[in-house]
Amino acid sequence: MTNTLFDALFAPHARNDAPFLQSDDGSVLSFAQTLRRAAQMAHVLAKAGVSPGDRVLVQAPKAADTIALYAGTLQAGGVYLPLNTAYTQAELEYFVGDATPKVIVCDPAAQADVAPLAQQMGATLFTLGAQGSLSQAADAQPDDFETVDRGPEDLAALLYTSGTTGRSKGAMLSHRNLLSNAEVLVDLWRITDQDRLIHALPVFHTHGLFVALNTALLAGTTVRLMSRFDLDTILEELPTSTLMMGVPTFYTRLLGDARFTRDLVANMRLFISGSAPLLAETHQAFEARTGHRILERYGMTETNMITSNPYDGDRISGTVGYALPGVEVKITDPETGVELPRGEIGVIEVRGDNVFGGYWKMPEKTAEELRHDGFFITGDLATQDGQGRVTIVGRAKDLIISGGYNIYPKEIEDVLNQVPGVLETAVFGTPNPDFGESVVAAVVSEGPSAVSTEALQTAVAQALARFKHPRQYAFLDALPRNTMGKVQKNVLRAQFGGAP
Ligand code: MCA
Ligand code: AMP
Repeated sequence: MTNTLFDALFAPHARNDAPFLQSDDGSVLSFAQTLRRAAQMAHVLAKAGVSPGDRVLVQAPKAADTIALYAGTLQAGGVYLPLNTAYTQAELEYFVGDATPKVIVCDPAAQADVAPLAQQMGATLFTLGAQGSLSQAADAQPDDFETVDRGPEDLAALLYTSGTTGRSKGAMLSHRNLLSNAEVLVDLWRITDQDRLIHALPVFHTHGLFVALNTALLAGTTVRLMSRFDLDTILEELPTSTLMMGVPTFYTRLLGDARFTRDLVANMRLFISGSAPLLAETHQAFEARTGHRILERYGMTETNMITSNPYDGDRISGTVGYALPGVEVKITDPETGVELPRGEIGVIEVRGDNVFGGYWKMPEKTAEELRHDGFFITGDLATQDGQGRVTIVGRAKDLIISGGYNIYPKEIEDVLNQVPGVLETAVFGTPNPDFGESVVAAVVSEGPSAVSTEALQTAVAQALARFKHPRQYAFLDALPRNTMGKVQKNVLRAQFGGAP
């Protein structure tokens, strides 16, 4: 029996008693204990009818059992589908309807809301968290499980990413996609069993789940699993840790605290940043304060990691480094798709074992973004110098990144446009010192006092997760448009470009 990802990440640890997951409450699970817990989870899932290829949808707090559930899903041959815990019931309904999971795992506090949805879809519902039914069911199971066969091309995970057209798309990630990327990163960033990783990222996105955990599993790294980002805890953990992965907001918040000093990080080996642009000034201030040059890398849900600054060579602020080994990157003309000469600005395209197989049940969307020759069109604008170093200069896609979370303006505009009295809206990002960007909505109404800010806020609160909510509403007589009638968001950004 072989199971590509489970055999590489988990199975080798069957007799590894080294600490793997160190949680906030002081409890520690060794690698071997995590494996035994995964087996118990796999039994629960198999009894609930999960067979190869079935989706296990997880919207649950970050805890050691959540990681064991990820492992157990893979061992049972399932497809792991994690969701942002901030998503509303309305958002959850879409994902459940689209992915038709066999099992849904939610927070105990959400059980009453999710139960009717699970019943309607014929999915088995468990809860994970304090007194959660999944953890209790797992306690009663044997701690070994016969791993279900899964090959490199089989689906391991389905991760939803929002789209410029509004509807979220499920990126289908295979065992090969995830394993190949983890292997490359362990090697490139020299991750070993001597490392201790500060893990403060959520585990429902590529960054916290795959980049951080798959590499730690492959290398045998101890993980300080924080249930959420907490500055005080990170400051406490830095002296006994060696490695940290974070979004730029982590680093600006650390720099904002006087306790964050060169002495505090004397034991640290490497700080890695990604998911959003790291400002050159943050990079420079970090080096001045700590002596460490943050290593910035670039990736996407659909592709895992694409480029990285070098470990030994120059880590240059404002650039995302070179294509990873085994990954091809080229810069193309956004209109024609033709590769551009080095130095010119175009769209980044990427090909390699890291690139996903397509969007779940959306062949047309897949065909728009994934070329027949295997190159994926990222929608990020960049240049590449003579040596191949990539510098991201903007986005061809209408996307806001706030604190590392992607927010698609179209999704918010669709909600606002439904509010009675609204004629049209344009949602855009403005610079924000903490989150990088923050969401602003320009609203044109049918007349003076035809619509209130409260009505807009209520509509948004019912439909969308809190982090997507506009932090500012601006009522305008008309939206700025070019001669083709297209809304000029650059004009709006310039007009409202402060730091709300
Ligand atoms: C929380 N809030 C936010 C955000 N996070 N608002 C805008 N943007 C955000 N990112 C809001 C909450 O709704 C709340 O609003 C208030 O801020 C405080 O919430 P709290 O939970 O206390 O916030 P926090 O703990 O300080 O969270 C900030 C954070 C978090 C730690 C930066 O957003 C985070 O962990 N971001 C990481 C995202 C990530 O992992 N991205 C990777 C995607 P109110 O008080 O008004 O109710 S993977 C990816 O992009 C690719 C593949 C890649 O390259 O990695
Ligand atoms: P996601 O859809 O959550 O996978 O986000 C992927 C997007 O995040 C990319 O298309 C980029 O726009 C952005 N991104 C990730 N890493 C970086 C980085 N280091 N610098 C700039 N943008 C980044």
